[in-house]
Amino acid sequence: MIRVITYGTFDLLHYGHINLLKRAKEMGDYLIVGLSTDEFNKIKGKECYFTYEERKKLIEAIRYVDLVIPEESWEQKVKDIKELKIDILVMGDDWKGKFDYLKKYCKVIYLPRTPEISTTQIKRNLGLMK
Ligand code: C2G
Repeated sequence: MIRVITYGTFDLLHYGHINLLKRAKEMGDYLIVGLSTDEFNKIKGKECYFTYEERKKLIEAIRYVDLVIPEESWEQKVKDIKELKIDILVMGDDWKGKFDYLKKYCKVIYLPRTPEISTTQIKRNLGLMK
């Protein structure tokens, strides 16, 4: 049983997120998503449209996702990988290199982002952002 984990805010869920989650699941048998809490998003400097509970409901509804856990800090990944017996960490390649320190605990794979779509782009197009 290959256990995969990925982390993110996943606000205004879109097909770029789905592409990432689909490919992450294809890497193994069980996919865990560390979903950034509202408090952690503040630390990340991200304004969310949906609350953690609302985003959690959306992510849990995705067929590729087996478990959603809260992501409350940058530092929790090592503990998560150990406690959840993670084999692979998957992130979009906007994070390329940033999680290489975790290579001593599990495989770390960066996947190409889906071009042209982002939560920021959606907000801009809807006039919700400058
Ligand atoms: N993503 C993607 N293609 C897009 C947009 C996002 O592949 N067009 C990927 C990102 O690379 C990331 C995941 O979808 O792997 C979630 O994106 P965000 O919600 O923006 O996540 P982020 O704020 O980068 O949080 O500790 C890690 C952080 O919590 C990652």
